[in-house]
Amino acid sequence: MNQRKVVVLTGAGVSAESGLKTFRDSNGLWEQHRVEEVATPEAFQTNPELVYRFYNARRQQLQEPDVQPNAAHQALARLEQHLGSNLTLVTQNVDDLHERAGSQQVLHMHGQLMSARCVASGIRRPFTRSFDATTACTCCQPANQLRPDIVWFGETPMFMDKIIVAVTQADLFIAIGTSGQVYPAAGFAQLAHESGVRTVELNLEPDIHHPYFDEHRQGPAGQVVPQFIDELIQTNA
Ligand code: BV8
Repeated sequence: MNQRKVVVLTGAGVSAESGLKTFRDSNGLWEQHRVEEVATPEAFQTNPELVYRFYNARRQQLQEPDVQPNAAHQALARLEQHLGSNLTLVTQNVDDLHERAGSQQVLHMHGQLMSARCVASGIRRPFTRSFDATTACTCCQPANQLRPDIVWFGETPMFMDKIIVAVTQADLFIAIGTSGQVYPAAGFAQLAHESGVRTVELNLEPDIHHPYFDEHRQGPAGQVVPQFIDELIQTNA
């Protein structure tokens, strides 16, 4: 029996129960700056210390012992075990909780906290410590600076071609813990719907403002996601 092709898009809500703030929790503020003002190339040019500090703080928080994957991350890793390459897991999150739960194929369309990128070569490498303008890359002679390996507002998200193909060819699109405020990720549900793909939204809040979802399940991801995934696996996805 051929398995269904499933695309999952996760947002900050899937990591909320792991202790990582969502963007809406702090109503989009960090150190009294709007995230949209800190997470931009312009901010990195004009106030690099602030931007390095923003990402260093989040990278350190991610490595605190009480920040662990939750049942939602674990259920998605089970789904990958079941579906293999028939699952495309896209995340807007820059944390590594999907990987730490066991997911092996994760498309981080907005980059990753736990790596750094050379500003000159674009080469990225794993990075767990804090870094700043004085931290030298190891790929250039003379060395250049490192930047957070993050897609900022105004920058092009990653894996877009692969994501668009997966969304338009899926049988099922599931959006988990995302407010649908940031594009192009926010447009994936409409693209799926218009491609005849069944769309489901799993979110703490009721049907917020998403006309393109066929089904909504309300509740914390740590409860709603395992329930939904186990049903999906039982019906042989
Ligand atoms: C692009 C990395 C072109 C950073 C992020 C004007 C000027 C300039 C740009 C624009 C503009 N107008 C529009 C744009 C485009 C812009 C945009 O959308 N801006 C918004 C503010 C209007 N987008 C871009 O610039 C993107 N690039 O457009 O390039 C392009 C386009 C197409 C193709 C090629 C090129 C780049 C956007 C990427 C920005 N980087 N992240 C960092 O992390 O520091 S975005 C960042 O914010 C996150 O990654 C995430 O994507 C977003 C926050 O969204 P969510 O994840 O949904 O989180 P949020 O807090 O909003 O919601 C949480 C949800 O969880 C809620 O629904 C809540 O109910 C729920 N929840 C809470 N707890 C739980 C829960 N659910 C379940 N269980 C729980 N326990």
